[in-house]
Amino acid sequence: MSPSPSDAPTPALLVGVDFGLPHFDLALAELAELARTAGLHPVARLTCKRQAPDAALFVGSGKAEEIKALAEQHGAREVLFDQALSPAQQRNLERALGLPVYDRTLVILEIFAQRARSHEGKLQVELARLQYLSTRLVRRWSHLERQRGGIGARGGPGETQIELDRRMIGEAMRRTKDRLEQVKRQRHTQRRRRDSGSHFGISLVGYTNAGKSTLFNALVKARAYAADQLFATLDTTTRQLYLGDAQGRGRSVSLSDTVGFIRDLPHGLIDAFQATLQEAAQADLLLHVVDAANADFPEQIEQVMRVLKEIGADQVPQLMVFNKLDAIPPERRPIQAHDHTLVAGRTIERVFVSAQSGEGLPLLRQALARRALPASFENWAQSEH
Ligand SMILES: Nc1nc2c(ncn2[C@@H]2O[C@H](COP(=O)(O)OP(=O)(O)OP(=O)(O)O)[C@@H](O)[C@H]2O)c(=O)[nH]1
Ligand SMILES: [Mg+2]
Repeated sequence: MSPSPSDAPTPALLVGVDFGLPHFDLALAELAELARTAGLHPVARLTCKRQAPDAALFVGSGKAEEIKALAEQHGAREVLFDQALSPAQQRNLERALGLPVYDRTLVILEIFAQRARSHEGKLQVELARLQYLSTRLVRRWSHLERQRGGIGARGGPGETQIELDRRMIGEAMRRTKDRLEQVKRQRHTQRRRRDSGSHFGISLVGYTNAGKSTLFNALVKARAYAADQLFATLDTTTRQLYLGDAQGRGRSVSLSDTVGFIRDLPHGLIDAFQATLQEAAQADLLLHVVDAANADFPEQIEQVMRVLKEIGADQVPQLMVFNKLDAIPPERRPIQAHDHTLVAGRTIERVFVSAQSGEGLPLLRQALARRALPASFENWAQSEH
């Protein structure tokens, strides 16, 4: 995957294999969105059903033929799978199809690599890429392996090269981890300094493209990058947000916008982005932003809850923001703009807003103020209703 923004997007064929797992995306809509974000142009889609992945090819050999023919027919230059492929499957598929083959993990990694801006973000992506690469090394040296004269032969240039490469990657990973550790320590010191007051931190979390940055901008009148693409934001931005009443009572809290979550977020990325993601675990309140106009929002909520658990942020109090109210069809619009909803056995306060039009934002500010201001301000917040 190598298109630069000036290149025409590379035509790609999308493939999804249904193993009967819940949430199989028959339309491959999210994969298409990921592909477009990474600079590919989806020209055709193919889905099929299987009981279990084929160890060698992931799909059956007949299906592989079909994929090859379809790719030729549509002029696809890359094939993109919605599921994670093992290094061997990827290699075998590339041989069988005569085209580069990528999986979901690699597309997400690619997008993260294109987006990383800060020093820390770049280090994190680099670490995730090295981790991914370290499992796929063999493939780059397969021509040397072949020279060596068949399976079972020991030694030879191939093996030496692989070992050398492994060691280099191992060293690069250690160096990157050390540098990240350093950045993390600095950040920790900064946070401690911030924390010395009676600081209240709010973190925006949510599925990618839910509208977190748009809401962030609307609340703090900042200009964080918001765009109709996945993972528009990778770096954490923090601004002060004043929550107060007309009499001048109130307080400043900090609001952080950060990376969005997605189904099957590659594990290497979760590891590498621990520091960024853990910002959420340190918050006093999570603003969980949901794209209420997206029909898949229940699954997206579930995925966000899962990642929050994984990073140890599942016990942090949440306020749910059902965003894109303006885009919800009239028959599905909520009766109440402020209520409570049951998610994973927890009752969570919920506010409906449109970060774009501003509808519902005063209500959200009140709800935030109630959470952030000392109890003595409760009466004020309620009387505003
Ligand atoms: N109709 C409508 N669109 C919105 C609203 N809020 C955000 N959007 C659009 O949704 C898209 C994604 O918005 P972002 O704010 O970038 O979303 P994000 O959650 O920060 O996304 P990532 O940073 O990629 O995780 C953009 O095209 C926004 O214009 C809204 O209230 N209504
Ligand atoms: Mg964003």
